[in-house]
Amino acid sequence: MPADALEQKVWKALDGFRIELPSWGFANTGTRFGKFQQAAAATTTAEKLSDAGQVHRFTGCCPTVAVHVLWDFPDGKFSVPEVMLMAERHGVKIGAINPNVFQDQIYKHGSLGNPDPAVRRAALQHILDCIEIASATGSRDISLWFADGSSYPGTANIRHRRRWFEEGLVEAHRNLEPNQRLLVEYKPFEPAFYHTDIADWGMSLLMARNAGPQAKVLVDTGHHYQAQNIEQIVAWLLSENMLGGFHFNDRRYADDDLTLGSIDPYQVFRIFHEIALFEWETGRRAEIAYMVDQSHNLKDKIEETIQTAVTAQELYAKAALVDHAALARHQGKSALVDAEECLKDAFATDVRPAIREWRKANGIPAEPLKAFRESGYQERAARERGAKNAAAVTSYA
Ligand code: PSV
Ligand code: MN
Repeated sequence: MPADALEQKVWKALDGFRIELPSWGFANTGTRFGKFQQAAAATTTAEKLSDAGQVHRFTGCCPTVAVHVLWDFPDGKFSVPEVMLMAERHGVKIGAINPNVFQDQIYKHGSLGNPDPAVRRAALQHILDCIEIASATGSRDISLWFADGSSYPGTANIRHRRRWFEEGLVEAHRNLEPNQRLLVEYKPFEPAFYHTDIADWGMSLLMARNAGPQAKVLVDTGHHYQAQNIEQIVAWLLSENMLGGFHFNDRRYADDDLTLGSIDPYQVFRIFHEIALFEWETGRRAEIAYMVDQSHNLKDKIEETIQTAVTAQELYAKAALVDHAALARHQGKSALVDAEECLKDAFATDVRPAIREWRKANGIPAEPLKAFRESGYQERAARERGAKNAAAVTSYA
């Protein structure tokens, strides 16, 4: 039983908050300049799912794992039951399915936006295969990110590529089951440095709307220009019923993929606040897939992921503390200081004691990071995987 009103609000928020982990966050990754091998990094899909299972075990809020199809399904569609079993064995489930239409050599000049119809067909076929995989795993969401674009002016017909994208996405949408969704992610640059085919939330919104009612926008917090007001984008997408999900990470410069809240926790709080306010005003829950998309190449991966999940819980809980009725009153009178203080009060509240109590009540260790460290899992993983990682062998089995 929550002890007081604050605890009650925090517990209620946490009861309804889940955040999905990326399988790729547990494997060795790097930058354009190199990759630092970690002895304990996951080298197989089974190990990634095992590591994700640890994060869920110690935080209680990460029951699903997003998978990247080429990286996680060794034999394509045929390995789906095997991968599902691995997930189950480690106490998690397969979440969003991420097609990979950026890695193969044929995608050098794009996927659904490629001028070559044969490449467009291959990309579409891969997305359709991923929809089938999602049906087999029972996943609701197929997360689409396209590396498509061009790096030099005049080298691509922007309008033709836009049309090819529309055609591909309409076809993908036609193949969805009624409970499935296409999430369309945007990114202003990288790997293309002149134009990206789906560069911002407006382009994603138009593409998703055109594709059909089960297509929504995916907001990756790292995929914005510096000064952009992300929570305003979130508020607009909520009003349009077009916000499908998030890829959370933090950044100082561009798509840095740093730990959530490590640079600007108030930004994440403001995003959660817009969602909480929307839900309070409308009396209905927004259908949002909260997901992590980070690159853990310096910190220990499981520890960084636990840190991420815990920070997400704290910021989500803080957002639940905003006094919405008071805020609405202050906004109505343009009482600027009072309105702003509603946010600042909530943000400044230490929610950690209430979260510790929530964990105890749910049979989760009060201090997830400490408990994980004491479990010895990291050392065991380093012993078992060290040789493989030293040899930089990555297999998909
Ligand atoms: C691209 O930068 C991205 O954000 C997409 O979501 C990919 O699926 C993910 O990173 C991993 O490459
Ligand atoms: Mn992303």
